[in-house]
Amino acid sequence: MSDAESPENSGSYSAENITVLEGLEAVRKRPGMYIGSTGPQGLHHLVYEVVDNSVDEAMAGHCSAIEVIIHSDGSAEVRDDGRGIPTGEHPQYEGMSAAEVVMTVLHAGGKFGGGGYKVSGGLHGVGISVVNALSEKVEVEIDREGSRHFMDFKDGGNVSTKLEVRGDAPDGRTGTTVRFWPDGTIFEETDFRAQTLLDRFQMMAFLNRGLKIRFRDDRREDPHEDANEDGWIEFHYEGGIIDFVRHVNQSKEALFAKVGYYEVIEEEQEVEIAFQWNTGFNSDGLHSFANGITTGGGGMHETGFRTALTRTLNAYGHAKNFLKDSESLTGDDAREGLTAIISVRLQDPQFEGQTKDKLGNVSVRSMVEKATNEKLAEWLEENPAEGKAIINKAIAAQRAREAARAARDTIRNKTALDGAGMPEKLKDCSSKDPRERELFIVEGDSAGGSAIQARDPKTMAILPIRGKILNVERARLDKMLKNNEVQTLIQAIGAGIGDEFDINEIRYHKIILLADADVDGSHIRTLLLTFFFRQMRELVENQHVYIAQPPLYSTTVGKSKKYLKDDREKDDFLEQHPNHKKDFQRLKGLGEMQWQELAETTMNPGDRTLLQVSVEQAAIADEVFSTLMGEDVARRKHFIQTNAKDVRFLDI
Ligand code: 0RA
Repeated sequence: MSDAESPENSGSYSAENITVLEGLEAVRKRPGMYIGSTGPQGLHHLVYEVVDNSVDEAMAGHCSAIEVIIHSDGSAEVRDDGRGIPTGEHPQYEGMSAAEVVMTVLHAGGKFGGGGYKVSGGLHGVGISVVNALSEKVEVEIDREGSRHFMDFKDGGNVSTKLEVRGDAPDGRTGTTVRFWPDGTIFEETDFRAQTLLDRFQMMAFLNRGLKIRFRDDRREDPHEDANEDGWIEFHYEGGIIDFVRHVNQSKEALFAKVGYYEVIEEEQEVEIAFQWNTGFNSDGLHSFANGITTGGGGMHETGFRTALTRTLNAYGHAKNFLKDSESLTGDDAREGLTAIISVRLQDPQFEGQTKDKLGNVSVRSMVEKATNEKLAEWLEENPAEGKAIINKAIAAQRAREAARAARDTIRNKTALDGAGMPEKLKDCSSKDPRERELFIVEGDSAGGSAIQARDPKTMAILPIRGKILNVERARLDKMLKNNEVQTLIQAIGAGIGDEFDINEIRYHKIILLADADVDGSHIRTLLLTFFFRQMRELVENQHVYIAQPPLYSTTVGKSKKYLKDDREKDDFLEQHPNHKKDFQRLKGLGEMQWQELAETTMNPGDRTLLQVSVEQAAIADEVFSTLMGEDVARRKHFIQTNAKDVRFLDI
């Protein structure tokens, strides 16, 4: 492509070029429409969008490795060894290379020109041009047909250098490299969070068997603990979703060693499922995906699987006389302790619901249902010892469920009898509007006392809880409901528990965990988060759960005491006060603070910092919670020691 003939240089401006710029301008005007938000999630979507294009190349069989680098200048680079974006002139756009079209035309992606992909991921399917629109600079390098091509863009997709050849592609290599600098005038912040990216890449590697995804963070001075000597962290799973199930179950105790697997490939859609039961009591270990995208809201693939699972286990149990004719298992019984990954791929996925995370294609339901009816039945016949263990486990689940129902009725009656039904320990607030009401869950009675004095009684309620609440990962619902601290929590929040939890009934829109900044505090925080994640999932999903951040250090300036939130604030303070003696006290507990200080540093809305808890990748979070809460004490200890401050599922 010769520069002299390009429209910019000849001064003529074709109609197509104008449409192009209008398209990208629309993205810059309303970024939320294209990437969801301009917060951290939207920012990270830019990386996913580029990586998804490379994964599409991989799914089409042309790419085996993807490398992602966060550079020290904050830019992100995605490099693949695919065919390379086509470099010839585009048939419909005068004077533009196909690569320029891909980079500047909305929805152009890899789908034009007939040679498109059978199925394609892409969270919103918006295409790489959206990344261009929302970046202050983008550089593209394409190795294709023996040459290395280059072009770049500035200020939201304006061509800066048109596509040109810059020498030979090394060793006849093919592939695409896209490096972008997110636009600081569009995003609230432009700092990528490595763990958020890593969680996503690991999930993609599990879902695309054999694909290598490598990540390097050049902003770091000291290496990541999982990185090799060159700084790369690599995800690569030859077992695909079988490895995914092993990963989710690794800190759980498996009911049997095997991971079951089956797949069905039809003309226009396909499904693969991997599964294993563990000895735990959760019945939410089902994780589903469509075209490599999490479908947290479930949908047709999950419905088909659930129906067939329950039906198949009942049929098997009856045929083998493990179940009496009069007995039958419910879906919850069948799923207790089950970890399963369902991954479907289809041509035109319909993502429904408010959060667009529910698969609506009806044809998928019958495919998954039929596949499971046939293949799971076969698997049970071939694995009789496992089959028997699964049915016995489901029967035990059924008995416990009946006991839990009785315990729940007791709590409900108790609530009805105790006047307003609120636990004695709760110091409630006076506002009647749940949207402004906040519940502080405070560890220990003495800290609870200070918090009561420090609060704004109109909007802040205090619930002191003592010691360690029950470890919910290891207890069944019936046992859990007998625990006093658990009962108190359920009553205070007021929206039920488990299947009966109703988010519309919550009495507070902010549930704030207030515990010491030490290892014990971290443990109790994790117990509470696990409890919410397992028993009041919507509370976490709808981002009602927060973590208060009491300061880590104090020091004295003249006569007054100064609190510093963390090491960074301490360093900043030392920079501003170069002559300050280095006499910092490390605060051990909330109990050491005066109530006025607790108010000023940790509770007052104007002064405090709260971490909002969210769960982005439920399947990965599942493993994290199990690590934290499971039987494997050594793993947990290691995890808490290395992650005490940076709890991985926090999205900040
Ligand atoms: C359009 C058509 C083809 C490939 C691609 C785009 C493509 C895009 C990206 C983005 C990142 N990596 C990519 N790799 C490929 C088909 C190419 C052909 O038919 O040769």
